[in-house]
Amino acid sequence: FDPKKVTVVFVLGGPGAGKGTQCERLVRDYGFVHLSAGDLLRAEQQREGSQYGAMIADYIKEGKIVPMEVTVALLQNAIGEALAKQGATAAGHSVPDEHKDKWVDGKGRFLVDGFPRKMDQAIKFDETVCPSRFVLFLHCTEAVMLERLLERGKTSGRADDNVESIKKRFQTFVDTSMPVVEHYRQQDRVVEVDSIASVDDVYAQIKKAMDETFA
Ligand code: UP5
Ligand code: MG
Repeated sequence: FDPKKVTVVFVLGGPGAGKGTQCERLVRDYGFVHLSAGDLLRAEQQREGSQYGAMIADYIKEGKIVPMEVTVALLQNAIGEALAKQGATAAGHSVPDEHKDKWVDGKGRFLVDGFPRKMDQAIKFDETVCPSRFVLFLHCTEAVMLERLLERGKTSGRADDNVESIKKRFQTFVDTSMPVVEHYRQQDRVVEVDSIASVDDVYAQIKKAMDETFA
């Protein structure tokens, strides 16, 4: 696909910071297509005949970053499919009138959630897919994220929503993913939002940043 046909916003933040939750709202209000790298990996893990299933399962349980070729290919395919299906409009989501002028620019709009979380992925995606418009970074404390993930773990069925895996995910986030945020911060492309507050309060901050950025 033509990189000029897409606008990509990366949504980053620690495990349980609320990336998926906030992306749902952005889809509703701004007509984005939401692509969670973790969801794509979990779907690939489940897919019959996938040669990567066992590897992905192991990486996710250990909180490690799956080799970037796999994840970049999944994202690239998903963007291509969405564009093919929807043409220039975003996944059939209607864009509210107040945002029409800002968002209807003939491009598919994508929230890439939980990616890139390692420097090699960031460089690869910027070079071979497209650079992001900006990076939305949800800042949260480990104590709050731990509580959220353990609560979600009661029903999520996710293999990594347990104390052992969560601790490993936190460590990977600090060691491997924060440098990516710092990299984009140096380029002045990060919009940081405090995500400790309630879902509505966090979203109010995000909306403000969205409207300012695209005003
Ligand atoms: N919740 C959310 N916001 C709240 C708020 N403001 N107040 C109170 N509660 C709030 O939210 C988590 C929980 O908190 C939910 O129950 C929610 O209701 C509540 P959610 O929106 O799901 O948070 P999110 O940040 O999306 O958390 P998630 O667990 O999905 O983050 P991770 O980054 O850990 O998971 P992801 O699916 O992105 O990745 C999983 C694994 O895949 C990685 O660890 C890695 O092994 C692998 N991976 C790669 O290898 N490469 C990649 O590029 C991406 C992933
Ligand atoms: Mg998520």
